[in-house]
Amino acid sequence: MDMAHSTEILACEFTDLDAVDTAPALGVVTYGTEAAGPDLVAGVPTITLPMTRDAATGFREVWRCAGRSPVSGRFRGLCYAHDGDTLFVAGSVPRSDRYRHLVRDAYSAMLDLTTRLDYPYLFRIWNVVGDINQPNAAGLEIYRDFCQGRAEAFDTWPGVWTTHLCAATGIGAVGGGVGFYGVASKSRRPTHVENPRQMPAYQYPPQYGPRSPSFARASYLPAADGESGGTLYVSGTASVIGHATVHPGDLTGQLTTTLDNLRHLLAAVRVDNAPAALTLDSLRMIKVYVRHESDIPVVRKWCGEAFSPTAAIRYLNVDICRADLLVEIEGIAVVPGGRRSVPRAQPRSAEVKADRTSATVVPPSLGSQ
Ligand code: 3EB
Repeated sequence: MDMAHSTEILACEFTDLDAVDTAPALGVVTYGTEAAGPDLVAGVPTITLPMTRDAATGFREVWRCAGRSPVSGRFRGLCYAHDGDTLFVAGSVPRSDRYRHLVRDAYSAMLDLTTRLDYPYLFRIWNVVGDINQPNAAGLEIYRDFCQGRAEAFDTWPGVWTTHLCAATGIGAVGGGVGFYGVASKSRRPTHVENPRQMPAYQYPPQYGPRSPSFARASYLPAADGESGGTLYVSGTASVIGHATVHPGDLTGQLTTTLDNLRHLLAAVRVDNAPAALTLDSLRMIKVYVRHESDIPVVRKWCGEAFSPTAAIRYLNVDICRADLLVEIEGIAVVPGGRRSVPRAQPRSAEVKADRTSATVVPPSLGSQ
Protein backbone atom coordinates (compact mmCIF):
# COMPACT_ATOMS: atom_id res chain seq x y z
CA MET A 1 0.00 0.00 0.00
CA ASP A 2 1.08 3.54 -0.76
CA MET A 3 1.46 4.91 2.75
CA ALA A 4 1.95 8.54 1.78
CA HIS A 5 -1.28 8.48 -0.16
CA SER A 6 -3.20 6.67 2.52
CA THR A 7 -2.25 9.10 5.27
CA GLU A 8 -2.97 12.04 3.04
CA ILE A 9 -6.49 10.96 2.33
CA LEU A 10 -7.44 10.71 6.01
CA ALA A 11 -9.29 13.80 7.18
CA CYS A 12 -8.39 13.30 10.83
CA GLU A 13 -5.53 12.12 12.98
CA PHE A 14 -4.76 11.26 16.59
CA THR A 15 -2.32 13.43 18.50
CA ASP A 16 -1.02 13.23 22.05
CA LEU A 17 -2.44 15.63 24.63
CA ASP A 18 0.89 17.43 24.97
CA ALA A 19 1.48 17.78 21.22
CA VAL A 20 1.89 21.33 19.98
CA ASP A 21 -0.24 21.68 16.90
CA THR A 22 -0.31 24.85 14.84
CA ALA A 23 -1.84 23.60 11.60
CA PRO A 24 -5.36 24.89 11.02
CA ALA A 25 -8.05 22.49 12.24
CA LEU A 26 -11.72 22.09 11.42
CA GLY A 27 -12.41 20.62 14.85
CA VAL A 28 -10.60 19.15 17.82
CA VAL A 29 -11.97 16.36 20.02
CA THR A 30 -10.15 15.58 23.25
CA TYR A 31 -10.63 12.09 24.62
CA GLY A 32 -9.84 13.26 28.13
CA THR A 33 -10.79 12.93 31.77
CA GLU A 34 -13.53 15.52 32.21
CA ALA A 35 -16.33 16.76 29.98
CA ALA A 36 -15.95 20.28 28.59
CA GLY A 37 -17.56 22.21 25.80
CA PRO A 38 -18.32 22.33 23.04
CA ASP A 39 -16.62 25.68 22.72
CA LEU A 40 -14.76 27.76 20.16
CA VAL A 41 -11.07 27.89 21.12
CA ALA A 42 -9.20 30.39 18.97
CA GLY A 43 -12.09 29.95 16.55
CA VAL A 44 -11.81 26.15 16.42
CA PRO A 45 -14.75 24.02 17.62
CA THR A 46 -13.48 21.94 20.48
CA ILE A 47 -15.06 19.37 22.78
CA THR A 48 -13.61 17.26 25.58
CA LEU A 49 -15.25 13.90 26.10
CA PRO A 50 -14.76 12.18 29.47
CA MET A 51 -13.35 8.90 28.17
CA THR A 52 -10.48 7.99 30.49
CA ARG A 53 -9.70 8.15 34.21
CA ASP A 54 -6.00 8.27 33.42
CA ALA A 55 -4.82 11.41 31.59
CA ALA A 56 -1.85 9.42 30.22
CA THR A 57 -4.16 7.42 27.93
CA GLY A 58 -5.97 10.54 26.70
CA PHE A 59 -5.48 11.81 23.16
CA ARG A 60 -6.87 14.24 20.63
CA GLU A 61 -8.63 13.59 17.37
CA VAL A 62 -7.92 16.52 15.07
CA TRP A 63 -10.02 17.10 11.96
CA ARG A 64 -8.06 18.87 9.23
CA CYS A 65 -9.22 21.51 6.79
CA ALA A 66 -9.44 20.37 3.20
CA GLY A 67 -10.92 23.38 1.47
CA ARG A 68 -10.75 27.10 2.18
CA SER A 69 -9.88 28.43 5.61
CA PRO A 70 -12.76 27.50 7.88
CA VAL A 71 -15.69 29.57 9.05
CA SER A 72 -16.77 28.72 12.58
CA GLY A 73 -19.71 29.59 14.78
CA ARG A 74 -22.28 28.64 17.36
CA PHE A 75 -25.81 27.42 16.73
CA ARG A 76 -28.34 26.43 19.44
CA GLY A 77 -25.65 25.22 21.82
CA LEU A 78 -23.55 23.56 19.13
CA CYS A 79 -20.12 24.68 17.92
CA TYR A 80 -19.17 24.15 14.31
CA ALA A 81 -16.75 24.98 11.52
CA HIS A 82 -16.90 24.42 7.79
CA ASP A 83 -14.38 24.85 5.00
CA GLY A 84 -16.44 24.56 1.83
CA ASP A 85 -15.94 20.78 1.78
CA THR A 86 -16.68 19.46 5.27
CA LEU A 87 -18.73 20.61 8.25
CA PHE A 88 -17.58 19.61 11.73
CA VAL A 89 -20.15 20.02 14.52
CA ALA A 90 -20.06 19.20 18.23
CA GLY A 91 -22.74 19.28 20.91
CA SER A 92 -23.48 18.13 24.42
CA VAL A 93 -26.29 17.48 26.87
CA PRO A 94 -25.60 17.86 30.61
CA ARG A 95 -26.16 15.04 33.10
CA SER A 96 -29.90 14.68 33.44
CA ASP A 97 -32.78 12.58 34.84
CA ARG A 98 -34.07 11.93 31.34
CA TYR A 99 -32.28 12.39 28.03
CA ARG A 100 -34.92 11.83 25.38
CA HIS A 101 -36.04 15.43 24.84
CA LEU A 102 -32.64 16.99 25.41
CA VAL A 103 -31.00 14.61 22.94
CA ARG A 104 -33.82 15.14 20.45
CA ASP A 105 -33.34 18.92 20.64
CA ALA A 106 -29.54 18.81 20.39
CA TYR A 107 -29.67 16.35 17.48
CA SER A 108 -32.38 18.42 15.76
CA ALA A 109 -30.07 21.42 16.03
CA MET A 110 -27.31 19.42 14.35
CA LEU A 111 -29.62 18.26 11.56
CA ASP A 112 -30.97 21.82 11.07
CA LEU A 113 -27.42 23.12 10.88
CA THR A 114 -26.51 20.71 8.08
CA THR A 115 -29.51 22.02 6.15
CA ARG A 116 -28.92 25.72 6.82
CA LEU A 117 -25.24 25.58 5.91
CA ASP A 118 -25.94 23.20 3.04
CA TYR A 119 -23.75 20.30 4.13
CA PRO A 120 -26.47 17.69 3.55
CA TYR A 121 -24.35 14.54 3.74
CA LEU A 122 -23.63 13.45 7.30
CA PHE A 123 -21.05 10.67 7.04
CA ARG A 124 -19.90 9.91 10.61
CA ILE A 125 -21.17 10.67 14.13
CA TRP A 126 -19.70 9.80 17.53
CA ASN A 127 -21.85 9.73 20.69
CA VAL A 128 -20.49 9.25 24.18
CA VAL A 129 -23.12 8.61 26.81
CA GLY A 130 -22.38 8.76 30.54
CA ASP A 131 -23.94 6.07 32.78
CA ILE A 132 -24.95 4.35 29.54
CA ASN A 133 -26.12 1.12 31.20
CA GLN A 134 -27.76 2.83 34.18
CA PRO A 135 -31.50 3.53 34.44
CA ASN A 136 -32.85 7.06 34.00
CA ALA A 137 -35.37 8.53 36.46
CA ALA A 138 -38.15 6.52 34.79
CA GLY A 139 -36.20 3.25 34.96
CA LEU A 140 -35.31 3.17 31.24
CA GLU A 141 -31.67 2.37 30.46
CA ILE A 142 -29.91 5.62 29.54
CA TYR A 143 -28.67 4.21 26.20
CA ARG A 144 -32.29 3.43 25.27
CA ASP A 145 -33.37 6.88 26.49
CA PHE A 146 -30.64 8.39 24.27
CA CYS A 147 -31.70 6.24 21.28
CA GLN A 148 -35.29 7.44 21.65
CA GLY A 149 -34.34 11.11 21.45
CA ARG A 150 -31.91 10.53 18.58
CA ALA A 151 -34.51 8.62 16.55
CA GLU A 152 -37.11 11.35 17.16
CA ALA A 153 -34.72 13.94 15.75
CA PHE A 154 -34.16 11.82 12.61
CA ASP A 155 -37.96 11.39 12.30
CA THR A 156 -38.04 14.91 10.85
CA TRP A 157 -36.08 13.70 7.82
CA PRO A 158 -38.40 13.02 4.89
CA GLY A 159 -39.06 9.68 3.24
CA VAL A 160 -37.32 6.45 4.10
CA TRP A 161 -34.86 8.31 6.33
CA THR A 162 -33.28 5.19 7.80
CA THR A 163 -31.53 4.67 4.46
CA HIS A 164 -29.67 7.97 4.96
CA LEU A 165 -28.35 7.16 8.42
CA CYS A 166 -24.56 7.26 8.60
CA ALA A 167 -21.90 5.37 10.47
CA ALA A 168 -21.80 6.07 14.20
CA THR A 169 -20.49 5.07 17.56
CA GLY A 170 -22.68 5.07 20.68
CA ILE A 171 -20.49 4.29 23.66
CA GLY A 172 -20.10 4.80 27.39
CA ALA A 173 -18.04 7.43 29.15
CA VAL A 174 -16.43 7.97 32.55
CA GLY A 175 -18.45 11.15 33.23
CA GLY A 176 -22.12 12.00 33.01
CA GLY A 177 -24.18 13.55 30.25
CA VAL A 178 -23.90 13.14 26.50
CA GLY A 179 -21.25 14.50 24.15
CA PHE A 180 -21.41 14.08 20.41
CA TYR A 181 -19.75 15.25 17.23
CA GLY A 182 -20.40 14.70 13.56
CA VAL A 183 -18.96 15.42 10.16
CA ALA A 184 -20.95 16.21 7.02
CA SER A 185 -19.95 16.76 3.42
CA LYS A 186 -21.18 19.52 1.12
CA SER A 187 -21.02 17.66 -2.18
CA ARG A 188 -19.47 14.22 -1.70
CA ARG A 189 -22.38 11.84 -1.34
CA PRO A 190 -21.65 8.95 1.01
CA THR A 191 -22.79 5.40 0.43
CA HIS A 192 -24.00 3.77 3.62
CA VAL A 193 -23.18 0.11 4.06
CA GLU A 194 -24.70 -2.68 6.14
CA ASN A 195 -23.03 -5.82 7.47
CA PRO A 196 -24.28 -9.06 5.86
CA ARG A 197 -23.98 -10.84 9.23
CA GLN A 198 -25.88 -8.22 11.19
CA MET A 199 -29.41 -6.87 11.10
CA PRO A 200 -29.37 -3.14 10.37
CA ALA A 201 -29.44 -1.53 13.81
CA TYR A 202 -32.35 0.69 12.78
CA GLN A 203 -34.38 -2.54 12.36
CA TYR A 204 -33.54 -4.02 15.75
CA PRO A 205 -36.72 -5.39 17.40
CA PRO A 206 -38.34 -3.52 20.35
CA GLN A 207 -36.74 -5.81 22.96
CA TYR A 208 -33.71 -3.46 22.79
CA GLY A 209 -35.69 -0.34 23.61
CA PRO A 210 -38.53 1.90 22.46
CA ARG A 211 -36.63 3.16 19.40
CA SER A 212 -33.93 1.34 17.45
CA PRO A 213 -30.41 2.76 17.27
CA SER A 214 -30.08 5.19 14.33
CA PHE A 215 -26.91 4.32 12.45
CA ALA A 216 -25.42 2.41 9.50
CA ARG A 217 -22.60 -0.11 9.91
CA ALA A 218 -20.27 1.98 7.72
CA SER A 219 -20.28 5.00 5.43
CA TYR A 220 -18.07 5.31 2.35
CA LEU A 221 -17.07 8.84 1.39
CA PRO A 222 -15.44 9.27 -2.02
CA ALA A 223 -12.33 11.45 -2.17
CA ALA A 224 -12.66 15.03 -3.33
CA ASP A 225 -13.44 15.59 -7.02
CA GLY A 226 -10.68 14.56 -9.35
CA GLU A 227 -9.01 12.28 -6.82
CA SER A 228 -9.38 8.55 -6.61
CA GLY A 229 -10.49 6.25 -3.85
CA GLY A 230 -12.06 7.34 -0.63
CA THR A 231 -12.49 6.52 3.00
CA LEU A 232 -14.78 4.02 4.67
CA TYR A 233 -15.91 5.11 8.13
CA VAL A 234 -16.60 1.94 10.10
CA SER A 235 -19.03 2.20 13.02
CA GLY A 236 -18.43 0.78 16.44
CA THR A 237 -18.58 -2.97 15.83
CA ALA A 238 -19.24 -5.57 18.50
CA SER A 239 -20.11 -9.22 19.07
CA VAL A 240 -23.57 -8.97 17.55
CA ILE A 241 -24.90 -11.48 14.99
CA GLY A 242 -28.32 -10.72 13.53
CA HIS A 243 -29.57 -8.61 16.42
CA ALA A 244 -28.29 -10.83 19.23
CA THR A 245 -25.22 -10.50 21.40
CA VAL A 246 -23.14 -13.66 21.05
CA HIS A 247 -20.59 -14.95 23.58
CA PRO A 248 -21.85 -12.99 26.60
CA GLY A 249 -19.24 -13.08 29.33
CA ASP A 250 -16.61 -14.56 26.97
CA LEU A 251 -13.93 -12.06 25.98
CA THR A 252 -12.11 -14.16 23.38
CA GLY A 253 -15.42 -15.28 21.89
CA GLN A 254 -16.48 -11.63 21.56
CA LEU A 255 -13.11 -10.61 20.11
CA THR A 256 -13.33 -13.39 17.51
CA THR A 257 -16.86 -12.38 16.50
CA THR A 258 -16.09 -8.65 16.49
CA LEU A 259 -13.04 -9.08 14.24
CA ASP A 260 -15.03 -11.45 11.99
CA ASN A 261 -17.82 -8.86 11.79
CA LEU A 262 -15.28 -6.23 10.72
CA ARG A 263 -13.81 -8.64 8.11
CA HIS A 264 -17.26 -9.39 6.68
CA LEU A 265 -18.22 -5.72 6.59
CA LEU A 266 -14.99 -4.74 4.83
CA ALA A 267 -15.30 -7.65 2.38
CA ALA A 268 -18.86 -6.58 1.57
CA VAL A 269 -17.62 -3.25 0.25
CA ARG A 270 -16.60 -3.54 -3.39
CA VAL A 271 -15.04 -0.46 -4.86
CA ASP A 272 -14.85 -0.26 -8.66
CA ASN A 273 -11.27 -0.35 -9.89
CA ALA A 274 -9.85 -0.84 -6.41
CA PRO A 275 -6.72 -2.99 -6.59
CA ALA A 276 -7.79 -5.30 -3.80
CA ALA A 277 -10.62 -6.06 -1.42
CA LEU A 278 -10.65 -4.32 1.93
CA THR A 279 -9.30 -6.25 4.89
CA LEU A 280 -8.53 -5.56 8.55
CA ASP A 281 -5.18 -4.32 7.24
CA SER A 282 -6.99 -1.40 5.57
CA LEU A 283 -8.14 0.07 8.89
CA ARG A 284 -6.57 3.18 10.39
CA MET A 285 -7.56 5.47 13.29
CA ILE A 286 -8.79 2.54 15.32
CA LYS A 287 -10.54 3.00 18.65
CA VAL A 288 -11.02 -0.02 20.84
CA TYR A 289 -13.52 0.27 23.71
CA VAL A 290 -13.06 -2.22 26.54
CA ARG A 291 -15.56 -2.59 29.39
CA HIS A 292 -13.19 -4.13 31.96
CA GLU A 293 -9.78 -2.54 32.43
CA SER A 294 -8.30 -5.94 33.31
CA ASP A 295 -9.21 -7.17 29.78
CA ILE A 296 -7.09 -4.52 28.06
CA PRO A 297 -3.85 -6.57 27.86
CA VAL A 298 -5.61 -9.45 26.07
CA VAL A 299 -7.52 -7.06 23.79
CA ARG A 300 -4.29 -5.20 23.00
CA LYS A 301 -2.56 -8.44 22.02
CA TRP A 302 -5.42 -9.54 19.73
CA CYS A 303 -5.69 -6.13 18.08
CA GLY A 304 -1.93 -5.81 17.68
CA GLU A 305 -1.96 -9.06 15.70
CA ALA A 306 -5.16 -8.37 13.76
CA PHE A 307 -4.47 -4.85 12.52
CA SER A 308 -1.70 -3.23 10.51
CA PRO A 309 1.40 -2.27 12.50
CA THR A 310 1.08 1.18 10.90
CA ALA A 311 -2.47 1.71 12.20
CA ALA A 312 -2.89 4.07 15.13
CA ILE A 313 -4.87 2.21 17.81
CA ARG A 314 -6.25 3.81 20.98
CA TYR A 315 -7.75 1.80 23.84
CA LEU A 316 -10.44 3.25 26.08
CA ASN A 317 -11.85 1.64 29.22
CA VAL A 318 -15.55 2.57 29.11
CA ASP A 319 -18.93 0.88 29.27
CA ILE A 320 -20.54 -0.35 26.07
CA CYS A 321 -24.14 0.26 25.03
CA ARG A 322 -25.36 -3.26 25.76
CA ALA A 323 -24.64 -4.50 29.26
CA ASP A 324 -23.46 -7.88 27.89
CA LEU A 325 -20.90 -6.46 25.43
CA LEU A 326 -17.27 -6.46 26.57
CA VAL A 327 -15.50 -4.91 23.59
CA GLU A 328 -16.28 -2.69 20.59
CA ILE A 329 -13.99 -1.63 17.73
CA GLU A 330 -14.20 1.12 15.07
CA GLY A 331 -11.87 2.50 12.45
CA ILE A 332 -11.45 4.25 9.14
CA ALA A 333 -10.44 2.22 6.09
CA VAL A 334 -8.45 3.84 3.36
CA VAL A 335 -9.83 2.78 0.00
CA PRO A 336 -7.31 3.26 -2.77
CA GLY A 337 -8.92 3.03 -6.17
CA GLY A 338 -9.32 4.03 -9.74
CA ARG A 339 -11.44 6.91 -10.87
CA ARG A 340 -15.12 7.03 -10.00
CA SER A 341 -14.89 4.59 -7.14
CA VAL A 342 -18.29 3.40 -6.10
CA PRO A 343 -18.67 0.84 -3.34
CA ARG A 344 -21.13 -1.97 -3.79
CA ALA A 345 -22.37 -3.80 -0.80
CA GLN A 346 -23.04 -7.52 -1.10
CA PRO A 347 -26.63 -8.45 -1.94
CA ARG A 348 -28.78 -7.94 1.09
CA SER A 349 -31.56 -10.06 2.49
CA ALA A 350 -34.99 -9.47 0.96
CA GLU A 351 -36.11 -7.73 4.13
CA VAL A 352 -33.28 -5.24 4.07
CA LYS A 353 -33.44 -4.83 0.32
CA ALA A 354 -37.10 -3.82 0.47
CA ASP A 355 -36.16 -0.87 2.63
CA ARG A 356 -33.01 0.09 0.76
CA THR A 357 -34.31 -0.10 -2.78
CA SER A 358 -36.90 2.52 -1.94
CA ALA A 359 -34.09 4.90 -1.06
CA THR A 360 -33.44 7.81 -3.32
CA VAL A 361 -30.16 9.64 -3.69
CA VAL A 362 -31.85 12.84 -2.60
CA PRO A 363 -30.03 14.42 0.33
CA PRO A 364 -32.16 13.72 3.38
CA SER A 365 -32.11 17.13 4.98
CA LEU A 366 -32.84 19.06 1.80
CA GLY A 367 -35.43 16.96 0.03
CA SER A 368 -34.19 18.00 -3.38
CA GLN A 369 -31.07 19.23 -5.05
C1 3EB B 1 -24.46 -2.75 18.01
O1 3EB B 1 -24.01 -3.41 17.07
C2 3EB B 1 -23.43 -2.26 19.00
O2 3EB B 1 -25.99 3.60 19.05
O3 3EB B 1 -24.75 4.77 17.69
C3 3EB B 1 -22.49 0.32 17.73
C4 3EB B 1 -22.31 1.48 16.98
C5 3EB B 1 -23.48 0.27 18.68
C6 3EB B 1 -23.14 2.60 17.17
C7 3EB B 1 -25.02 3.72 18.30
C8 3EB B 1 -24.31 1.40 18.87
C9 3EB B 1 -24.13 2.54 18.12
O4 3EB B 1 -25.67 -2.52 18.16
C10 3EB B 1 -23.70 -0.92 19.54
